[in-house]
Amino acid sequence: MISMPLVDNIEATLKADLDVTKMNKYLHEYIQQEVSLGVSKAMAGMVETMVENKTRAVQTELEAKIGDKMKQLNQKDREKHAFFAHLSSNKENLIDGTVVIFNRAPLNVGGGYDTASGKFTCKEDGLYFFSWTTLSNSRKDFTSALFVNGNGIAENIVDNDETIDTMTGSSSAIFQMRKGDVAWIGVVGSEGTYLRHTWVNGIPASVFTGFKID
Ligand SMILES: [Ca+2]
Repeated sequence: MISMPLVDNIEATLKADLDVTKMNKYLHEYIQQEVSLGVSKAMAGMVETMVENKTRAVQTELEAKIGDKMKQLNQKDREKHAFFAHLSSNKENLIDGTVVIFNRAPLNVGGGYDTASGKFTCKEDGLYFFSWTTLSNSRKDFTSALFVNGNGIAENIVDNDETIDTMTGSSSAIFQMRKGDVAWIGVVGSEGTYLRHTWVNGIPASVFTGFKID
């Protein structure tokens, strides 16, 4: 039972019966509605913030990844390995196992080839292609092989001792190299008799070349 005094001039008292049970129920529903509205507003704000943060994180990560990839690509460009070497003079009677020193290298990208030792040192793991050509002399032989760390990989036999002509022989190989592996051309057998550096005009005829495929 609730009594409410009205304005003075009416001089009356309004009496009303209110079902408090019902009012409690409506009040309860109203509060629930307000609370859920407030919660959903707050949740929406939170979700928005979360999405924003995540987006920013993904963007930062993506930018870092792209940056790394660009660096790798630039690095790959810098890390090319290729050489082309030849002789500056003829060589005679080289014994078995002698390293053939191609002492001129007009091309030595990556600096793996050493004109003093005649050896190529691998600076980066990968597949490498090697090729070499030797020019012997009239009635002379020149027999050689590609060695990697002392193991014979491929031979190149110019057996010309019974003809008066001058001849070249070539051989090539692909080898899986690891950083620090060393490749060179060495004399095999007892027929490293004669190696010409040119046939005419000083154009290199005996050459050693190699490059990284991948
Ligand atoms: Ca022969």
